[in-house]
Amino acid sequence: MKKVLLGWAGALLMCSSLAIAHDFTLGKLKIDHPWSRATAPGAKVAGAFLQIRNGGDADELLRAESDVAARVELHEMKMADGVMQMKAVKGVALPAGAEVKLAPGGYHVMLIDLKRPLKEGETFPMTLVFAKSGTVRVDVQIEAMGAKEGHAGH
Ligand SMILES: [Cu+2]
Repeated sequence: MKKVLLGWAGALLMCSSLAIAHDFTLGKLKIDHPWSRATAPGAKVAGAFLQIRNGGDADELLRAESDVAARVELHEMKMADGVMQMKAVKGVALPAGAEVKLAPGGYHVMLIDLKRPLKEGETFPMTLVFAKSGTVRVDVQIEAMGAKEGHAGH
């Protein structure tokens, strides 16, 4: 009986993550689940997050582009002298074989001067530009306003 119950739970977990999981491939790069957060009316900025697995030689994420904002920058959040600081970076290094996470509290894509509010459940297109692998268009999924992680189950 216990086994049956566990089986059900597993199936349910798989279904729920399949429903929201999305990934994109560019050469040896795999981009996992680009996501952002819903914004309050009038909000001017938002962060976008994703995970990159590099199965090839060292590469670098140089920039991101999107129509939802007037400006798009790569940022890093870091503790400096006990204060959380955010600064623009020229790129995000992707060492060979590495898995690099753009996530709240670390590297992220900063959408500045949003042209429209981001609504939960919708997606928007974003283009990622890499030094060696070239360019890929991904869909960024807009999660709930308070979302901390893109995947509910991870
Ligand atoms: Cu930022």
